[in-house]
Amino acid sequence: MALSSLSILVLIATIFLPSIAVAKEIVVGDDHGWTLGFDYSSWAADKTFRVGDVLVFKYAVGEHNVFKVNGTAFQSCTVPPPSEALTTGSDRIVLAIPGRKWYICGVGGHCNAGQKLVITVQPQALPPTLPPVPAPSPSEDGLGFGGWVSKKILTIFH
Ligand SMILES: *[C@@H]1O[C@H](CO)[C@@H](O)[C@H](O)[C@H]1NC(C)=O
Ligand SMILES: [Cu+2]
Repeated sequence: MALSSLSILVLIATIFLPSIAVAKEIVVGDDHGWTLGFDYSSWAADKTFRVGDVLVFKYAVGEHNVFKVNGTAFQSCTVPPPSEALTTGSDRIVLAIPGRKWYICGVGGHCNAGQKLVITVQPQALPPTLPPVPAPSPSEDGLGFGGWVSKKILTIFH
């Protein structure tokens, strides 16, 4: 029974973690928005994207659009079928899964002209308000809580 209540706790934490942690809303290109003649790789270079953050692509409707693509299509600027386009002019994409994500504009030759964005989404940071995790007793492996935490972090980043 102890195991199943732990499972429920983990499930609840998984569902609510994105709203507990400080999720950011990130406007792609900041004030420039999603447009031509902007260097999105420089823009992304000094930013951290995390699971739970929201990307917002802002542009004048009809002038641009947004396609989520894979790395291959990103490199070659292969535009997916129009049905996959985001076209609202204020497209919100919740970053739900860690890893590399690729976005291109499918209008005209915009992608080839550089209207493309690649980011790497980091796993959710542990929020400081995380409910107490049943930590092993300090005597368990002689590491104490600090040691346990760094061991845990090592585990995460391996
Ligand atoms: C990448 O996307 C293209 C176009 O959507 C598709 O044809 C191709 O199979 C995909 N490649 C991989 C490796 O998933
Ligand atoms: Cu465009």
